Amino acid sequence: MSELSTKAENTWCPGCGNFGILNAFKRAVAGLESEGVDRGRLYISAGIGCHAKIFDYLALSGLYSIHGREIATVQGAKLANPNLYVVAFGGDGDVFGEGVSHLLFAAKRNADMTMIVHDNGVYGLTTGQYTPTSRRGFKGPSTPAGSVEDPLDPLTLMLVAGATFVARGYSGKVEQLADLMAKAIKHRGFAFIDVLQPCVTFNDTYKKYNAGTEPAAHDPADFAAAMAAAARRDRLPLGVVYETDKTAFDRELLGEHNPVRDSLPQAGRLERIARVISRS
Ligand SMILES: Cc1ncc(C[n+]2csc(CCOP(=O)(O)OP(=O)(O)O)c2C)c(N)n1
Ligand code: SF4
Ligand SMILES: [Mg+2]
Repeated sequence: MSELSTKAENTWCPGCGNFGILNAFKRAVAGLESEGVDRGRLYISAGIGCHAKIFDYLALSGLYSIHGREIATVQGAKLANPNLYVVAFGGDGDVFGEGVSHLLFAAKRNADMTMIVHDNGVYGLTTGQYTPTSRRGFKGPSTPAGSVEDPLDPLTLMLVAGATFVARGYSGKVEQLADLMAKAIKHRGFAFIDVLQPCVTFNDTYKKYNAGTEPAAHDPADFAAAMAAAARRDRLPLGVVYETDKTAFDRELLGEHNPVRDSLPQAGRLERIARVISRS
């Protein structure tokens, strides 16, 4: 597991919930490897923000993307090479703000990818502005008198958009989060994990989440029960909220064709192009 680390200096604030997410992901990868999943088949991407530094701290292949576009980036990688397990790390501003249309369409088309949201309810890297998941009344540089908006509900949004695996984790519960990550990566289709992530500098929610979360206790195959669990505000359920089987986008689009396995040498490609041109 240790060789998953890189030499990059870690610049997260001491106590940041991102450390729990990084540790959980390393555990998830170690668990997958023990089940025979080759690390070389993992492909990661990240947006822009404190969350995205996780890309620098993991010795895995991938592409460091731009704000909200990690979702499109991993979908492209998956279509080019369906043998990959692709994982996107995003922030709440990143995914529910800048990248929200990518998110909705990835869920709608059941793209085979894992979306891990570091949901700290704040634009952390740019020093504390409110995001789509900030609570009403949240005070920051852009809302000095307190936000007058209600927060968006990520789980309900994903259930309605068609996600086939929806979960909530907490960076303070690393083992459970690692388990959710491994399940999400193995799920064939769009897997979404909203990770409650305290930002100790601009939105410290440790006390709130330590006291206000509990394990989900409903049947995750039951959509109505999942919607009811997602709507809960008294205590927040942690775990798999919904899971179902549905053919993934790459399979629908490519069928049996595998662009890597079936790739032709250059001469073969040129010949095929010449044939198509001569027919037109
Ligand atoms: C298109 C675009 N808009 C705005 C920015 C500026 N920007 C960089 S990081 C950031 C905040 C990221 O917040 P979030 O996605 O919640 O991640 P966090 O830092 O909280 O992990 C913003 C607004 C940008 N880089 N690109
Ligand atoms: S600003 Fe917040 S999210 Fe960013 S590293 Fe510091 S504690 Fe973590
Ligand atoms: Mg954020």
